[in-house]
Amino acid sequence: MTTATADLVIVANRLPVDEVVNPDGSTSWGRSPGGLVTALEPVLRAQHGAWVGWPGGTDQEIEPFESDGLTLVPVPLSADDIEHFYEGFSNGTLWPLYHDVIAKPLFHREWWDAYVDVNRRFTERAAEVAAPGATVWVQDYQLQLVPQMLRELRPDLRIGFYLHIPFPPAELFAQLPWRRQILEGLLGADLIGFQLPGAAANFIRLVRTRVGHRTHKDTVQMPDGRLVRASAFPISIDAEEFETMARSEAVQSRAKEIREQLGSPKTLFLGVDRLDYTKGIHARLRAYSELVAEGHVDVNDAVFVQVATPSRERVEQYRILRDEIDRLVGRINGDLGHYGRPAIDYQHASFPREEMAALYRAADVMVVTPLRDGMNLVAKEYVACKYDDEGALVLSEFAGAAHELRQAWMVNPYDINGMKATLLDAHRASPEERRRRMRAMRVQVKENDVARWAENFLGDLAGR
Ligand code: GDG
Repeated sequence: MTTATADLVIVANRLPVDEVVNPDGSTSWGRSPGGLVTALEPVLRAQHGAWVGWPGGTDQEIEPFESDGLTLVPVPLSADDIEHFYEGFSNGTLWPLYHDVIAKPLFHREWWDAYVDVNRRFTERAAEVAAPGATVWVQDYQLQLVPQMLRELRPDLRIGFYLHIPFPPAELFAQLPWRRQILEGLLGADLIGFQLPGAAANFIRLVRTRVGHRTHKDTVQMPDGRLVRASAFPISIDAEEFETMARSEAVQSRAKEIREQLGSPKTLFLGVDRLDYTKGIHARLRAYSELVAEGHVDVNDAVFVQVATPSRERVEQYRILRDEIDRLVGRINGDLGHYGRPAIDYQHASFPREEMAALYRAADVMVVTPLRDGMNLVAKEYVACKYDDEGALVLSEFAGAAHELRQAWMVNPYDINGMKATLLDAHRASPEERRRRMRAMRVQVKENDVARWAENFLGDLAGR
């Protein structure tokens, strides 16, 4: 049993730690790096913070523990929970539904039951650790029922919710058999944060038409008199940390080495994504390969490095995608590559952060072309690493980041010819043109970092 002492509680699907096996066979917890932890760490420390989340693995019954001054409260998941709640309802129903139905969302009643059940367990743990009158900040699509469940258990709490992925238009959301429960789940919060104003507007419209509450601009009038606000808080990165890493001796020499290992091409194109069907990897590689096939780009002086980080490998749509990309890359390189000069250098792997920074440093043209993306942090990380203002960013209009990084070379990721033309524009742009655009984007990324994002959200929540 935990004691209710935390003044700020983060509730997220994952704890910010991974279990590591030591050389002697014992295990310990290592901090998993990520913008969210970095941003929240100082506030969590200052406010006796706790973090409630799944520790990874199956059926791990672990008591709450301290890690670097944070109280971590594990919520164990069984193999069934992982299959039905995580891979099922979260990643087989909500993820595709919220991303424009790019893949077909599957609606299974037993997945929904597991979602309700797991959301309740997260809620109970949060209710146990939160001090009287504490603030609880719930993260993301896996936990949309927690705000309402928590309010029922603990009406004394101030509750915030943040959605990291898009919130779909009403016409798509309406497909969900449990649409009303999800809307009511979210309405348990005092403040609901989205990446973009359009997502907040979609939510408000749905609440009005499907739940029947009165709304005024970004505010919902609840029958019990509460006012719930839904607003945009575009997330960001720890820009300074990335820049410092990029400036380090080790990363600079690794960036040089990467280019040498690739045969010192004149132009290095780069894509970095979780291997996910929302990221538009297929169309992007096709566009690039056509430029090579048509002679606009020469494999002797250019290469496209595509890093695809393994993701959700037990979900069928992800396995299909992996096979498709494998086949496409094989065909492109078979048709267009020369000895030691592939058109595409494809890495299905996960790398340390320093290696990511070195790749960003090494890349001349960063290609970020998701079909739909809540924000896309990769685009911002690339900009943060380009402290010399070199480099070009090609960015999808359908990434949340497009609303802030307006000087990128914008593309419609469904328009292959348009993408080809824009890739060439970015490739051939003058150094002055690239610098002008990069400078403007760097101002934006440095001013609006993840610390400011957390401050804005928590500041607004405190004022409610
Ligand atoms: C969701 C939303 C929203 C990738 N490969 C490696 C690696 N990464 C890191 C990147 C970046 C992060 O993972 C990916 O973040 P994105 O924002 O690009 O995309 P999602 O994972 O889909 O994130 C998204 C985000 O939530 C935050 O709200 O922006 O729209 O979909 O930081 O650098 N990191 C390391 N090795 C890899 O191989 N170390």
